[in-house]
Amino acid sequence: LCLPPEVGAQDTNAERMSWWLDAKFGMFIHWGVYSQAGGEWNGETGHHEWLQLTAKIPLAEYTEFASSFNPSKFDANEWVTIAKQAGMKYLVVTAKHHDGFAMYDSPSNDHNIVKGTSYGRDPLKDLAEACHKHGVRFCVYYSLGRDWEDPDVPTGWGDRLGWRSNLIDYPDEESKVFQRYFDRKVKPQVRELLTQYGPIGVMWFDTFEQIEPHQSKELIAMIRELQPNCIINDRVGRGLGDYKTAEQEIPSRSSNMPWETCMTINDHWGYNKADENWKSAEKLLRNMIDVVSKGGNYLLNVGPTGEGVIPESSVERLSEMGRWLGVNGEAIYGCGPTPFGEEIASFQERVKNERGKPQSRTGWQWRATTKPGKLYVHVFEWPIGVMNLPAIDENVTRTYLLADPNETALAFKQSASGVSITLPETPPDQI
Ligand code: H79
Repeated sequence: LCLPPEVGAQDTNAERMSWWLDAKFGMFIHWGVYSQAGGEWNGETGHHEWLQLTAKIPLAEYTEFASSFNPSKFDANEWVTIAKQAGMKYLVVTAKHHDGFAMYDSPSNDHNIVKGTSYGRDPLKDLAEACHKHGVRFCVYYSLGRDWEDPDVPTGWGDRLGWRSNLIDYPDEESKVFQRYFDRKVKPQVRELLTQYGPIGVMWFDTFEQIEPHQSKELIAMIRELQPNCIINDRVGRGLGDYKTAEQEIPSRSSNMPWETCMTINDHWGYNKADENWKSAEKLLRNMIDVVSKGGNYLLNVGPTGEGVIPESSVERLSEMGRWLGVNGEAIYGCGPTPFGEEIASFQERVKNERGKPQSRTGWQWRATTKPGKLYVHVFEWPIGVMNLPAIDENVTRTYLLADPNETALAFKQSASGVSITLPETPPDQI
């Protein structure tokens, strides 16, 4: 088999992808000078990492606002420890979001945390070090197609929402040349990220509407040259990159391509002090299992405060997930997708109705993951007595509960129509 020597041809490089495919669970961190507003501006509380645009703040005023950023409670070791104890294997931090403000020491552009804030330090350096120390892969997010500091990036959503970053400082939309921004800011900054922090696990790009195919390819070539093992998500543009990104959604079926769902724990990426709509630890675990059963990775977000603190509600849920993974991680890390494909439609179970009478229903009751010689069944709705699974080709030799330290054998029956397993009355590790 002879593949054309295109950049895209390397995109399934098994060696580069193997740690990431095994990792399954990572921490996304949205942190920027916007975090200090906690979503509030002029009495409005619905803002977030898009603050500059949604509150229609001129660049000069935003730059002034940035100068007071001083995360006195930021502790990289603490963040990485939270990720590690949650069972997360990699961490993706916003090096530059759409506001164009670099949250790291960027010699090529002064709109950055070292030059532009009273804090004056590079938190990514601390985070990278802490990650390397704790064995968590350090990865960075970089906003490619939006930058509200650079005069050559089309305003895009700003236009639609009635805002242009700064009509005085900025030339007309028509005279903007994306290539100038690409040469002046993107390339130097991506180079900085790949040379200042040791190994980068993933270059996680966001928003690529403006990018030309030759620009995506040039970026990929540069990353491959500087760090051949760095993984690139598909938002580098034009269908290139190593894996597909899904945002705030879980696909209905598995895919042959590597993929990742990124998701918030409440309803915002960046810190919003008014948002208390936290998903439960149980919901988050089900989402993670659902994703892994379809062959994907789960990148779960935290939005630290302007002081540098990860909200307690996030920490609590993450530590619950970590506790569960401590017992059941074997059924997540390094696992392949379900062999069945259609758990949702094919499964019928008997449950008790409100009056305590058994009844049959179909639903989102379980998911399966696999390893050579093993099938892991994640049961969300504990059936009464017997768990029925569709037919599988392999001979079942033993069934037991992962949460049972003695791995006591459960009775099972295998036939051409399926496998039924007799379960104890109550689940061993309900959360
Ligand atoms: O970084 C997070 C988001 O800020 C970013 N990607 C994730 C990982 C993102 N960029 N674009 N989008 C998400 C989709 C655009 C959503 C919008 Fe809106 C809805 C733009 C305008 C309406 C949200 C609400 C932002 C402004 C108002």
